[in-house]
Amino acid sequence: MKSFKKLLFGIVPMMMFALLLSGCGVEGLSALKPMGEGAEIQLRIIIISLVLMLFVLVIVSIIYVYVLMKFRRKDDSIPKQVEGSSTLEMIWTVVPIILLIILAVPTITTTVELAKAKEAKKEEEINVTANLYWWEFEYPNAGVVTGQELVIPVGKRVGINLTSKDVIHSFWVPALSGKTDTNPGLDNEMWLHANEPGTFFGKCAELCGPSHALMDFKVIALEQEDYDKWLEDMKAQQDANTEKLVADNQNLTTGEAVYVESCLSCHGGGKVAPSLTNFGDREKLAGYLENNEEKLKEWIRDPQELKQGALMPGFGEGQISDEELDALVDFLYDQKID
Ligand code: HEC
Ligand SMILES: [Cu+2]
Repeated sequence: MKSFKKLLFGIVPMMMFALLLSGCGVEGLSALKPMGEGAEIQLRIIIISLVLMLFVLVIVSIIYVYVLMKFRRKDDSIPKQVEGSSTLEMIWTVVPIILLIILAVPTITTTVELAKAKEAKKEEEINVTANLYWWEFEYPNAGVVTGQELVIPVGKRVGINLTSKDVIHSFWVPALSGKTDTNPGLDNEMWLHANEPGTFFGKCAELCGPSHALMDFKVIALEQEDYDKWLEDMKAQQDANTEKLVADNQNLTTGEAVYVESCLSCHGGGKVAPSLTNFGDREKLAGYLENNEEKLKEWIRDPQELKQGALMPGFGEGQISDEELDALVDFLYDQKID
């Protein structure tokens, strides 16, 4: 009796709490509130399998309780012994087969549908590279590279190539689609589709190191014309920076000079560190921090303090003075395209 009470007071509140939490899906971060085709067809499978399981659970429970009540031990006599019933055996063989077919057909058609990345790539193609602890997005047709924020056009399937530069990560935008692993030396592919313009949250879904949980990114869906304009502006800004900061780095402001001296080697063309071409537009710093001046200064002074294991060295006052840091921060926030 005691253990029953314990069970009641221990497990029941926990179950209710879990039920309560399950209502907490954030808009733009929940597979249960799909906002694109991929997540919609995946939710359909979740619902079909849940309904099937509930159906089995209810039927089996009813039979179980019925048998318990009906065949209770009434006296000490041994009941009539029966063995083998072809009717029953037929039922419990055929019913599960039917249930499995009901589950298999939509699962297979969905898998085939989700695998149509080649087709999507003909329209629009983006290369995603996962890095310890940031994401790089490359638009090969436009020659644009960006980091942390993946911009896509709405209303069409965008083909995505996925790889990793270091360890295994996993690319996951719950409101748009399921997870796909990114493996070093291997290309995976998928497509992303958003129904409407908006911002959707993405996560790394494969434990990859101490800052795995901070490896957040965003997918920003824009109307086609806004998307085209964004790409064009990014390209122009990128080219202007290359010309000014790389090719002819004369007559630079203090901020630009510090950047060229200390930061450009890594941040210049992506690959080693996130491109900062549109850093001033980013909502978050390093994928997860509020993007403001104070945090940015803290970041430049000591990145590992904010993101354990981050592969960027800190710059103390010996390397960048307080005045230089002010100028550098101004320069970084000027890096925007709208
Ligand atoms: C050795 C290469 C390296 C150097 C040099 C370097 N960084 Fe970084 N930086 C990185 C890496 C790697 C990241 C990504 C860290 C992460 O998010 O895990 C990063 C991230 C950042 C971010 C966040 C980017 C974003 O998209 O939110 C900023 C801002 C930044 N660095 C500024 C600077 C500045 C300013 C300098 C020069 C004073 C500098 N970095 C020098 C490697 C470098
Ligand atoms: Cu990761």
